[in-house]
Formats: sequence, C-alpha cells, structure tokens
Amino acid sequence: MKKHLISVPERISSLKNIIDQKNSARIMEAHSGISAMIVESAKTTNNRIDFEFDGIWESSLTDSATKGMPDASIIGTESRLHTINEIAHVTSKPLIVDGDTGGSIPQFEFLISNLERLGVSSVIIEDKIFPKRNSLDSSASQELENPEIFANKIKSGIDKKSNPDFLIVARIESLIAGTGLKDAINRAEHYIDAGIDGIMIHSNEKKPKDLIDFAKKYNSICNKFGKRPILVSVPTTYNNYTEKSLIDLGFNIIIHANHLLRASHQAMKETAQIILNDGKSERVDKHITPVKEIFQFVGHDKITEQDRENSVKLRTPIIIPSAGKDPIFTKTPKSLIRINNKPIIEHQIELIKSAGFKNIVLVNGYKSEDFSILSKNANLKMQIHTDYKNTHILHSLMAAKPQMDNGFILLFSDILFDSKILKKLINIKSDIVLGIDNSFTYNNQKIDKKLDLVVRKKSFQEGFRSLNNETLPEITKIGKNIDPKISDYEFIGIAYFSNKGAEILKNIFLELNNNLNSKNNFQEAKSFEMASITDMIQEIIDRGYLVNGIEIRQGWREIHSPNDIQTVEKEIKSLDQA
Ligand code: SPV
Ligand code: MG
Repeated sequence: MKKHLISVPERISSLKNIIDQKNSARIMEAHSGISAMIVESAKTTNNRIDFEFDGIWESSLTDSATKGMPDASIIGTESRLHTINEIAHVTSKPLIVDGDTGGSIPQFEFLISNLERLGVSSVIIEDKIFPKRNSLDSSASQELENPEIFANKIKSGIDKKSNPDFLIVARIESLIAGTGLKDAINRAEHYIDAGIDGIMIHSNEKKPKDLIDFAKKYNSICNKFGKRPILVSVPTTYNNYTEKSLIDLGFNIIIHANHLLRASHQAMKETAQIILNDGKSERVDKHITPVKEIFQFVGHDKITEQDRENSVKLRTPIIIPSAGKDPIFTKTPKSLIRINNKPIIEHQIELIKSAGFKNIVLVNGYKSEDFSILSKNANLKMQIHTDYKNTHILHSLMAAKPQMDNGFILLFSDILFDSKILKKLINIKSDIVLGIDNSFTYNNQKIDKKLDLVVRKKSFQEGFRSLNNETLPEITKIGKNIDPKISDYEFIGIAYFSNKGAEILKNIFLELNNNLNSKNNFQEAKSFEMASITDMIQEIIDRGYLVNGIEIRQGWREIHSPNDIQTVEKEIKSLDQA
C-alpha cells in the first residue's frame, strides 16, 4: 500500500481545511497501524464520484479494548501516545484523538504538545471527572465536572496549542449523565465563551431527542458569541441516522467510533472457535485475508524486493568489453579516453558504485599495459583478451566467461549513463533484458554512425492499448543493417543477463565456436570471429529464446567521436553549475 508523505503542520491543518472546504468530515475509528491503514484505504464510488473517509478517530474505548482493558482511565497517556504514533506513522489523513477528560491542566498541556508533535488535527475532551467511565455504559455512574472548572481547562489548552489549526473540541456529557438539555446548553455557552474550536454533544440513546433538539438550537446558542464552533456527532447508538441527515441538522464531523475493533473482535472470536473445534485451520481460509495480501498491505513486498535487489547488486558483475582498437580513437583504448580529464572507465566506475554494484570486470587487450593506472581500484578486475586483433567485441565479452556464473550486466566501454538505469535493468524478471531508447525516432540531429537498431514484436492487441511501463517489449530484430523506418528503438549498450540468460549465451557461443560452418557470415558479421554482441543477441532470438527490452528515455550518452566528448563535457559542466 502506498504511504503518502505529509508534513506535520500540513497534517495538523488538514482537518480544518476539509471542514472549511466542504463543511463536513466523515471519520472512522482505528486502534492500530493496520486498522488505520484500512480506514485510509477504504474507497467507494457513488454516481461516478469516489468517496473516502476524511479522517481517523483514535478512540479510548477501542485503544483500551485492544490492550484488553476497560475504558475507564486505566490506559495512561504514554500508552495512548504510543498507539497514536503507530497510526500517525503509517497514515496521512487527519487524526482526531479521544482525549478522555484531558486530566489535570498540566496533563492536558502535555497531551496537546505531544499531539501537535505527532501531527494530530484535533483532540476531544469530555466534561467528566477523572477517572471517567465509558459513555455507552448506561449502568456506570457518570460524574460531570463543574463547567467553570472545565472551561478553565479549555482556556489553558487553547493557550498551549502552537498551531491555530489544531482544533480543541469540548465534549458535553449532560445527556449521558442525565442532567438534561438545559445543562447541555449551559455548558455549551461556557465552553464557547472560553474559546473552544468545536462542541461534541454525546448521547447513548437510540432515539436521541435531546441531542436533536440541541443541534437545532445550536446556531442560536452560538449567535450570542458571534462565532460557531464546529459541531460533532458520534452516532453509535442512533446509527439509523445517515451522515447526511446529521449534516443537515448542523453537525460538521460524524465519527463512527468503534466499528473496526468490534468487527475484528467478532472475526477473531469465530476464527479461534473454528480452529479449536476442527483441530486444523483449513475451514477459516475462506474467511481470512491471505498472508500474501497482508504482506502487500503492510509493504513487506517492498522489503523483499529491496533484499533481492541488494543481493543481485552484490553478486552481479558489470562486464565491460574494451579489448579492441577503436577505428576513430586509434591512439588509446576507448576506455581510457578522457572526459573532463578523467578516463571514461573512471566515470563508469563511479556511476556503477553509486548504483550500489560492487564487481566490475574490464576486458582489455589493445595497449593493455595502459590500464595499469587503474590498478588501485579494489572493485575492478582486469581480464585480458589476447586475441583482440583477430576477433571483435563478442569475443572480448566472452573472455570474461568465468565471471558470468551469477549472471552479469553488459556495459559498452563508451557509454555514460544515469546510474538508475542499472537498477531498472535488474528489477526486470526476465533472463535477457536490453536497455533500449526510442528517441532516435524523433531526434532530428544528424547521426554520424550506424546505430544498433531494435525492432519489437507487434501483437494483435497493441492496436487497443498503448505501451506503458508495465509492458516489456519483446525484441525480434537487432542490428546495424535494419531499416530505421521499421525500427522502434536503439540499443543503448547496456544489457542484463540473469544466470539463466548467461547460460544461454555461453552455450550458444561454445557451440558456434566449435562449429566450423559458423565461421562465415554470422548474422550481420563477415565471420563469427568478427561478430558483434548484437549479432549474438539476434542468434539467441532466432533460436527461440525470449529477449526483452526496457525503455530508457534519455539519461545516457555514447562517446563515438571527438565531437561527443565536447558535448558531454559541456553537459557535465552545466550540470555542475546547476
Ligand atoms: C470512544 O470511542 O472511546 C468514545 C466514544 O469516547 S464512546 O465510546 O461513545 O464514549
Ligand atoms: Mg472515549
């Protein structure tokens, strides 16, 4: 599940913003990280409009019950803050916290500063005496606080809050304690006068006549003070009232205060019972969430994905074939051409390291002694390809055959690239993946070389869907002699071979190497000895193996001519200045 990032001040203001915008908010209870994530991810559609809950209620009843305790001021502030923190960490919607009585003034002040620190949008405190009893228990004795004393607590809270958008709501318990509507109105006046941001009028009746009367009178109560604090309802017992009917009565916040805890209690009880009865758990499978879905929901998949990525990075070498003499840069091996006074290979090593890879194999041949300047590089292994004069790049690559057991990444010696490309390649679950770019199809720049062009498989469905990130193109043709008009991409000189992909490559290479008939006209090359890597990839495709491409849009440069050096140096300079 996606977790959105939101700053603490933004989150505090988010409830007020919602009410300012639409005058009402629908709030759902949560008592743990996972239940809060369920609230946050719940969605429905009505008349093509999407609906979600506007925020989360952190309830004293359900937080206490989750800890196996009654809701009677037993679970302390520290423990409640622990739950709130857990919820705040995995969600981003507004949080409203049930502050019980708020305790003494210093305790209330401590609570407020902690709630603001955690990004909570609102606290509701009830005008009962500590230790309070849950309001839905009509057998409990409900003792009310003196309204003046409670109003003083409100004033201290308001002085204490540092963010003006943090809403302090006073919860009137007159209809719970049986002191009636008149007492409720009197208390409302005290609390509004004290500067409260909202009033919650509570009732545990199924037909809450006094509560409805209070709501109807609320505007006229407020008129005297020239302001209308928001009005809050918790319709647990009068739940035949729709949110809309309560909003029509003037309520701004509707809180469904305990339903997820009650739902999970029922489901847990039934599940435990069935397993106890059956002596096995098979029968509950259809009633419970599959482990895989829980993994996905709490982000376990991301962790295993990360682990896989790290271990692939540790064991996958990057092989850079750089043995031949370049037809343009004839004086020095291509890898040692300097860009901003540093050999390309050193730029490549830096990029590879920054992507988290540890092993680099450089195959050299022509002027191999010149590579001694790199001997201090701990991550770099040199592989000599002695027969570089009579062979081409495929044979240089295959000189590193012993390093291919865990798969490898092929990197051409003349490519500078965005290090994210390497990460992208290894995250594809395919055995042979080529980095491919389609910018040549719309780049009008004059191209002074023959590109390694790529054609992808076109399928019947393609007319109906556009190609997006999730669809991996399957490569059917690759080479320099393909007509650009029918080509879809250019191969960027970076490819991934899994251990299975490397096995396919090694076997075909071995077979061709031992087969005298293959020596002539191998794919686009004059002979197998002079084969390029794209010739070999075409051979792999022709033999029926799957070769995929991953679209890379820009983020790489090939150093083909002295002109390219100037361009890249300019680009690096402008990046450094930016
Ligand atoms: C809670 O959810 O803890 C409340 C609402 O305070 S009630 O249970 O109705 O008192
Ligand atoms: Mg409560």
